[in-house]
Amino acid sequence: MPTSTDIAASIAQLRCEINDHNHHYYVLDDPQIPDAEYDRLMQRLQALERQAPELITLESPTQRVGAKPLAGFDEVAHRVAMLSLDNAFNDDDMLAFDARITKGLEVEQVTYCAEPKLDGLAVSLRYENGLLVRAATRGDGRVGEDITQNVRTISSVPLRLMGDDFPSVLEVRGEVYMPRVGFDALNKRQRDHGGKPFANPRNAAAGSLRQLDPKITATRPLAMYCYGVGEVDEQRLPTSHRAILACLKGWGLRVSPETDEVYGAAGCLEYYRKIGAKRDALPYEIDGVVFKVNSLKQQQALGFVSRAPRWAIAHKFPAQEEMTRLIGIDIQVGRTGALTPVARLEPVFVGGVTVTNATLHNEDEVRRKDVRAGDTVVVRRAGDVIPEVVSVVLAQRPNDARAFVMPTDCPVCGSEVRRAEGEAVSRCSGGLYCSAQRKEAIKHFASRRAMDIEGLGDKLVEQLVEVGWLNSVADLYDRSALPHEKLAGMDRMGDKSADNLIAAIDKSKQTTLAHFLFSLGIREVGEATARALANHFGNLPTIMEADEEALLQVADVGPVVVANLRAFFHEPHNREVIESLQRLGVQWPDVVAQKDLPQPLAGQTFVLTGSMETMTRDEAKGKLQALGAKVTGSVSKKTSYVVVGDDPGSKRDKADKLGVTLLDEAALRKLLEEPPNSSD
Ligand code: 9MJ
Repeated sequence: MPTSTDIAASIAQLRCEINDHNHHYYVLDDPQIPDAEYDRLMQRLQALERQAPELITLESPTQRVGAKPLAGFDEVAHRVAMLSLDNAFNDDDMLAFDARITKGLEVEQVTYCAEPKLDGLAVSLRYENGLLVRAATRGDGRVGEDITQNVRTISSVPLRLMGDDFPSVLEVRGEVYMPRVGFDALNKRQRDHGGKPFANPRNAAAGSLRQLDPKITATRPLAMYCYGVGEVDEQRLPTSHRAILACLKGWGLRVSPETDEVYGAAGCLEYYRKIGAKRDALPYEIDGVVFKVNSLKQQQALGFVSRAPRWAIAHKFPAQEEMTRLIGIDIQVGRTGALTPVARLEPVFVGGVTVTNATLHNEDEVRRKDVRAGDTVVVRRAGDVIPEVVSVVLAQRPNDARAFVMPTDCPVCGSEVRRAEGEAVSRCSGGLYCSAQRKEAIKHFASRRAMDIEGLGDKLVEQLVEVGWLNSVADLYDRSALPHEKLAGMDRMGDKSADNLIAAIDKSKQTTLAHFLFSLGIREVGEATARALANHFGNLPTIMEADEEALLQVADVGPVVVANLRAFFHEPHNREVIESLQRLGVQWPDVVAQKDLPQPLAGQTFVLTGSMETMTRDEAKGKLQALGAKVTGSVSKKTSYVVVGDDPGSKRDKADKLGVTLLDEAALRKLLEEPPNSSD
């Protein structure tokens, strides 16, 4: 029977262990144990705390959620005001800021601490003797709301600081935000349960922190980065902002790894561009970068203006969302006949460019967002993604706003529009009779990754189809259908361009089976599938005649691709085009069909880890697959061999643990050169 001191010691030990794992997982992004093991530690702690409930304290990791719903939020006065930031909207604003600072400080160059500007909610955490006692919103900067219960549920906020050299009172300021992945998952959940999705991660974070029931907040994927301090009772903190952030990190608080030290205005602008280029790849939304004078002494010398410090500035990125009027909804017909509703917009500057069109995706999306011609809408353009209509500003809807109806006939060719059961996409049934589909099919055929016809741009294809000179991809190779003088006479063309284009068309005749298959634009047959089909069967006639069973043998080919392939090659028109192309000189070498090769490694599963000297991992994978082996990404009991190169990852350790045979590069080469039963 364990004594109560035993239980207390075990509880203390487990809490320590769990807090340490939390810190690695949520703060350092470097998990030390599998989730299942973490869950077991938590369960053990919960069991012990049930045995000795008198030992439960607020900072126990089991107590993040548990408090009862509130009737409302109490007010919290900030002893040290929570400041906001002045903004710079362009490089000139930024240069002016730096000029003010250097002049004010009478120095040549200033050292700044540079940080990404997270788009979330500013929050203050108060730690007393290392324990989180209060969390508050900024409010008006002087008085905020007590959201302690909700912030306690955020796993990246430590309930107890690490180490023992923290001030006895420490207020930490930072931003609570919702990572993109979590936001998408939350919105999916909201929709699946008939709820209203959030407009953006910032709203979702705000809505989650304003829940009166912390159990709801606990289900929301929130995180926090810390970027400063408020009240601190002992002046033992370092004398630069950056060094303070390093201390916060040491005490277990999360600080952005993008934080950096930069010098002068040039350093600031360079950091702004660097983070701007990374913006879309970051797992959370930012709306700019923040520069803070690094030296606290210099900060003090500069002081404040009203609510913002003179020593800091937010250099904003161009907004990614703006409002504009939706003039009408057009329908675009794509290569596969898909009808996409497209919003025609009054020009608006968003995400750094002027936008006049935005996708509305499909009929259901238009209905879900209830977008109508005449509405004022929120348009979003992030990075290189196609601009989209995010939502409607209902308060500004005019009385005569017209609801959208998906046409029943194709607006381009008049063929019937069909929408298959369970599909979101409506399609024109006209196939290549539809000039819109023809244009897109020809553009795809000529594109770089397909037949690679240089100089045959989208505009030229559109013109040639519109004047009726280009009716199928075969016409491209038929000089009687498309002679030099016709090409030379098109907009922005001439003798020289026509010569060059004809040379490029001739050059494209010599292709590969994989490129040719891809260029046909069969639905769901992308580059990788085209390559797999070419390698497996070796020649076109076999692919065209292959039955379902034979096609399903190809790696990654499933029933949908099989149905599309069979339907495509069954269509007489498609067979004729292929015949014409070959008659007009399009050709490729047949390859040796993998299916006919011996498969000495059939039934064996390989995992590759680390880098090799004489081949890339992709090459090794291709060679192994050619011999019939399966190559997978994770090691299990079923793995036959793990090939270990330089700097192998954790897969090697796992193989060791499971007793899977390891091969080095030399052994792999030997196996590839002399597969086991090739000499049998
Ligand atoms: C954000 N939002 O990321 C500040 N912020 O500093 C950073 N906000 C700030 N710093 C003083 N990185 C007031 C606000």
